[in-house]
Amino acid sequence: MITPLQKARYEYAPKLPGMLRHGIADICVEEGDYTESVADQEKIKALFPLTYGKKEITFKKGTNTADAKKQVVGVILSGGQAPGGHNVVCGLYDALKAANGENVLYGFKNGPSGLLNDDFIEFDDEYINQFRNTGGFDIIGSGRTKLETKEQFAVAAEVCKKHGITAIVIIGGDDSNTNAAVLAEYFAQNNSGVQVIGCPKTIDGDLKNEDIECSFGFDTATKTYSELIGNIERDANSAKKYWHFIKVMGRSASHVALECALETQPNYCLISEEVAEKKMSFSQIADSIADSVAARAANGMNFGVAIIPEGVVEFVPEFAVLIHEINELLAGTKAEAFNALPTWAEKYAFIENGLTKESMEVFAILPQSIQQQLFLERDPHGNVQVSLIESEKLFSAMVKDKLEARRKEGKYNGKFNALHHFLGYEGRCAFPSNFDADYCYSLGYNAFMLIQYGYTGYLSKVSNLSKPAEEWVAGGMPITKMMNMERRHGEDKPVIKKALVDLNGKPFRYFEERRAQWAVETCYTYPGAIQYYGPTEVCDLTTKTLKLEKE
Ligand code: FBP
Repeated sequence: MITPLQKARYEYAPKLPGMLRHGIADICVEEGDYTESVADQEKIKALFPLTYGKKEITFKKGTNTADAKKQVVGVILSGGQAPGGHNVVCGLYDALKAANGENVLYGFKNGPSGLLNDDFIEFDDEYINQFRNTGGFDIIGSGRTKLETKEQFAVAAEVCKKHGITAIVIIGGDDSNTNAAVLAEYFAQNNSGVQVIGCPKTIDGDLKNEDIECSFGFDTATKTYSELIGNIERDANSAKKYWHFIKVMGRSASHVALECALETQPNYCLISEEVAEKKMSFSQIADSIADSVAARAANGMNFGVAIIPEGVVEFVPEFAVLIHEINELLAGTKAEAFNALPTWAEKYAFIENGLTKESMEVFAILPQSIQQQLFLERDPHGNVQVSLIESEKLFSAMVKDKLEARRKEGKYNGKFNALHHFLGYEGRCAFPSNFDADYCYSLGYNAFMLIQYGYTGYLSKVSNLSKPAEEWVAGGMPITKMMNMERRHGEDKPVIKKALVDLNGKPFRYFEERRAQWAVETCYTYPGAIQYYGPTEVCDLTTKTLKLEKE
């Protein structure tokens, strides 16, 4: 069954940047300057001899001078779902077909493994039309297989040769696009004749830099979470009896948490990057939240909302040391000895014996459920699964302890009832906002233009995004420009630099200037649900982050 909104969204015509609206025959290329990687230029140049340092390019109105050869393109969705992925595929398909009805688009199934397994579908109008302007990645599925070894590249080259594929489009985050650049270089060195183009995806918002203003999906996901957080705030302000601890997705960076805070003005929002910068301990974090709870209680408000970014615990320096020690403590066969101990008390004694005094102090202040999680739920390599830690519960339990201590000292006399939420999967497959629908369609359309003009190792780039779509600028940027060398798994690797929240950037500074007031007063704002139809100022809003960054 197709819902009325779904049906209506099929009919929505995504807005292209003005320069791509003239028809394929009237789009030409303007080449800009040669580029350099953001750091480690010599090393990256040596690793990408054929694709390094190419020119930035922009499309504009003018006679299309590209070779009109038949194109057979394969597209891959890589990593976590992000709203708008379907529209990248639709934009790519429409541009391909508009250029030449004989052009073909294959979709490799379930992520990069589809390319290695030679598992794909061929798109046609009937199939593609069911996915226009809808959320999800179910058009072909996604996966987290990494395309990074020479052996995998050789298989990919074989599959491309077998089907006459001329280009691969990889829709993914920083890692997937890093791998796209390596694959492009491999294909170039082996004269395979296959181009590789990337598209910037991730709800986490951490694939951005001076060229890529935002990754797609961030807009819709944060609007979805902000709607829900606003609703919870209104409930809190109506019932006046709960403190809500809301964890929001974002594996590492806190862009999602910050954007939601800008949208909803909660009483508290942790920013992982600030925790790391100030080397905050668990105890200090819990104290700062408890300060807000106590100040509001003193004004008769025993309710509030705190936003916790998913990745925060890894940014707490003392916790990183603790995790390292636990991994060492249970390495190899020592895990068996630990698991054989029959009671938690005996296990606790084992832990006490094995950790340094400093780490034991950190361990001791964690709630027992979290302590047990650290030792019992471990990945196949025996490592602690940090992502499973319920940090919203961790912090609320620690705040409770802090408040009880203050009560004993006569410094707090309120009530503290905490409720917990985790907002993540709720937003990753939402119907894309008009912004994401337009942006993604443009990225896909633009990716085809890059292919047609023969570029490889480029990221599809659409910028000037805080302006109306008519004024967006379409073009491409060599992926190597975004790279630096980083230590990964004991080796120096060329990677796209991940964008963490900039503590000197305007979005964080805006938040920082206001948060003291939000912590004590009730300043909630209620963004409401994403609107798809109606006035532009309601339907085509970008994120506050983008607006502040571009002001
Ligand atoms: P990508 O970086 O692949 O876009 O995924 C981001 C993300 O949604 C994170 O916010 C979250 O931590 C993670 O994926 C969850 O992964 P999974 O879907 O494997 O549970």
